[in-house]
Amino acid sequence: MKKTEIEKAYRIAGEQYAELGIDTAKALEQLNNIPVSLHCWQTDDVGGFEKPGAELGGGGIQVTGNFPGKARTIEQMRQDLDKVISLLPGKLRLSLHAIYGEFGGKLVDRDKIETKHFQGWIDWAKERGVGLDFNCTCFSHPYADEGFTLASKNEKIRRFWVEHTKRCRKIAADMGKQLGTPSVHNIWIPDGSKDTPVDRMAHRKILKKSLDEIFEVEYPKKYLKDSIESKLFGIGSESMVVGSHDFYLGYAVKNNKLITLDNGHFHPTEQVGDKISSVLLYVDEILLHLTRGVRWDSDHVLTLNDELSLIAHEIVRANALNRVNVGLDFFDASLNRIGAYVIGTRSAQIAFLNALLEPVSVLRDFENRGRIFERLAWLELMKTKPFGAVYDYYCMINGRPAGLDYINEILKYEKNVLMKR
Ligand code: RNT
Ligand code: ZN
Repeated sequence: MKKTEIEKAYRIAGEQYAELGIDTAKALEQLNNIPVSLHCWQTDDVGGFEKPGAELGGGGIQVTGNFPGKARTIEQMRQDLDKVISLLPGKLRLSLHAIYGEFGGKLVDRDKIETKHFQGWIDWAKERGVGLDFNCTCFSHPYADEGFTLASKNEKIRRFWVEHTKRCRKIAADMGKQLGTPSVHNIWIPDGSKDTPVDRMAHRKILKKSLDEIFEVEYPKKYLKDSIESKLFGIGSESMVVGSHDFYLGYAVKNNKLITLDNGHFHPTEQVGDKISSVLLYVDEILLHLTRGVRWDSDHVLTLNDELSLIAHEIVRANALNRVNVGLDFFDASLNRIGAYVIGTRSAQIAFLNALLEPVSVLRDFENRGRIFERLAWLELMKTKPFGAVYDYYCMINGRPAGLDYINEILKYEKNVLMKR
């Protein structure tokens, strides 16, 4: 896009928003303070680097598609992430899973991992001014094959995963300490049953006990924030997931933990946007796993749909941006993976920008006076306002391609790098 055209469109957009009492420059400033945590696992379909050719296995999550060019080494993954970062405006973080360490070609089992295996990532992040978040990996492992990890009745297996997760928290705290920005450590486990269990309570008691053990060691909040993530069901855990929303919400409230809201993990008619104002009354902070659920899949590339829009609006309306950690969680191997990141991250940023451009005090005033018709009319009007022009301008002032200009950049990368792998 031409610079002069972007500026012209931004000026006109600015005038339109100003008429409604909105300052576009201020909205962009606020947008700039919302870091988005890129999930590393879209680069390689959740394979990890524990052994060559590692693939996502078990745990009720699946990646489908075989678009060429998936990252097969840490170097390739970093190269891809650098490309992604070069196409995105705004502050970014990186969320790593425990299977992405530098294990030097040796098999280091999950109950043996240490910060040294992630020092390369910490240095990488430091050079780029990017914060790191972390996740224990309680799937794709022989000890996850029976379908239970932290909630396993097999004490040997349970202990193994407790040890793994404890180590992951330590690694995350070290990341936070070295980088000067707290690392969010997220626990998600696949534990559940395909068919009707008769002793749900037994598994939930075990999970509670495991979490209590895992959280025994305390780390300063300026280094580590602990979050726990629920799920409604997974492939192979249709009848019961041990770590349900009720389970983790209760645990988080009682134990002062963050709750992870993955919007692919609820019934399709439930709205995560609606949950935010409830959850934030009882927990200090939340972690978002932004994604797009499609039928039974919870991990399609994020797009600007009503669900995402409501999430962003509710956060801004609740004045809760400083209590929300924005993370992404989708993986699709059927399209260019760099493209998937750029589309998804931009959708998240555009959703927040649009929310920041809402004349919320006017809307609240209508609501307080019971003027539902006017409120609806304004809400509908806002959907037609030129927030795209404001986002293009944001890309431009950050030296990033505006509009569709990133497509060519990605096609060049596809031809010169991805197709040669
Ligand atoms: C799985 C959870 C979890 C994973 C990642 C890879 O259903 O959403 O967050 O997607 O940890
Ligand atoms: Zn998730």
